[in-house]
Amino acid sequence: MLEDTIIAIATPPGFGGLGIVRLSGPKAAAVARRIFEPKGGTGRAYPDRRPVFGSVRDPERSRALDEAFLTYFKGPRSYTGEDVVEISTHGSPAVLEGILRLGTGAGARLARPGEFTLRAHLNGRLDILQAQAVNDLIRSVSLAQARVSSRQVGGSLSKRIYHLRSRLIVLLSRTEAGLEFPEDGLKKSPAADLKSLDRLIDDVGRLVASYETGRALAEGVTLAIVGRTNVGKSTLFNALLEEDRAIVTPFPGTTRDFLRERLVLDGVVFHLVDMAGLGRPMHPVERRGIVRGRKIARSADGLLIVLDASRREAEEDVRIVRRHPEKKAIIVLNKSDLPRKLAERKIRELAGKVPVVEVSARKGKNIEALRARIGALFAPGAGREEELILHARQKDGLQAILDALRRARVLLARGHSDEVCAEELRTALRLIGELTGEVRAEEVLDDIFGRFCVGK
Ligand SMILES: Nc1nc2c(ncn2[C@@H]2O[C@H](COP(=O)(O)OP(=O)(O)O)[C@@H](O)[C@H]2O)c(=O)[nH]1
Ligand SMILES: [Mg+2]
Repeated sequence: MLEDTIIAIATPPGFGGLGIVRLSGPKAAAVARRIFEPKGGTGRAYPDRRPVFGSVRDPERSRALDEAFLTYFKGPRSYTGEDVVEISTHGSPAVLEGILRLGTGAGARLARPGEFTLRAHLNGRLDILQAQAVNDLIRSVSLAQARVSSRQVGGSLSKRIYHLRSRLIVLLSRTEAGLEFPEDGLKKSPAADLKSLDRLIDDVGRLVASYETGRALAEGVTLAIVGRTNVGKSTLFNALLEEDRAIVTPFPGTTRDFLRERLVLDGVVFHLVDMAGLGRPMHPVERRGIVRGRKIARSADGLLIVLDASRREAEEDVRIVRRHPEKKAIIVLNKSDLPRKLAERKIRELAGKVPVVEVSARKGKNIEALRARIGALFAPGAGREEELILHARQKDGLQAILDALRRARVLLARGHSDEVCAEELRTALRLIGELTGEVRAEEVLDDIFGRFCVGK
């Protein structure tokens, strides 16, 4: 499979200032030579990593398509580890398609999605974690995620995992030594082993836990604004967005459908949803809105529960506070510019651990503090330079490793034989191999690279 030479347009479809066609494989330079003519004659070998000016030509008709810069990256010091050629022209789809046709005519084959990066992986340039991070970087929704992914392309996550692995290997070899020479002086001290196992468990546990923030970074967080009608949900929605997006009136039941807008806090994308008040509807359209709103609230990652502090709490308020005990939420006491009527203590008691923030959405009072609370609750550590797990597959893999380590710890603490303990450690080691791609699983490769664009 790696014997053939692949070709693809590397820039996005459509018209652009520049467009790039990329070739990779043993015949990359040979194909390029047939379709590209350097200014001032052919013949010389391409210099490594230095652009050469010339034109793309149809070898049959010796007609120039466009002027171009060609850059040759000699393998293995290239993205894929093979000989790579990049041809940079004007970003015209017609020209780029024309170059593709010439390239395939000259012996290259059209690349599949992600095939360049797949080759980089198969040639040992990138492990699976790094390859995945390449796609994450390309598709990153915020600068914060791009930074995390860029570090992971550079191998930050891989290094963490390799470090875990080498510590695991030391532990395993000590356990296995106990197996082979039980009567020897090599008999290790279980206390020391327990301690290093605990540290491993801690480290893997931290990575697993980071997925919460990682997922928030990669996918965004859907936050539903819930509360009775007229408590100021739409006003709060507008205040958080800093624009008059939702219609606000003194009349209950103004918002009947839901509105969804993007809000970026600390580089994390939040999808803020404003909706009809969850109360007794006055109009059939409002009733439909409430049904929809309930659905959105159920599927949201988190809730902003808005209460009107200038009124006595109604039963509906209490019900709303109680409704989603499993969800992360912030209780917003709105209209704090007006005299207080709400029994705040009662609400705080009901709230338990759910944070309560007082604001005035209309006056913009304390909105900054609310933003900070939202960021801290739903994407903790997003701004810090910490390693984050961005994918469910990686998180599940790490969780399985964590489970195996914990089983090993139980066995060790109970004084079980080295044999059963070593078995769990070996399981953890194999799972690490699957995570980094050393243990190759075709369906994992298909799944990861199938999500890439063509040309990467
Ligand atoms: N005094 C005061 N009035 C507010 C505040 N927030 C909203 N309101 C008013 O309460 C009414 C209902 O607001 P709205 O945002 O439409 O409530 P919703 O039905 O929950 O979306 C409007 O007249 C708002 O101007 C606030 O913080 N202070
Ligand atoms: Mg509203």
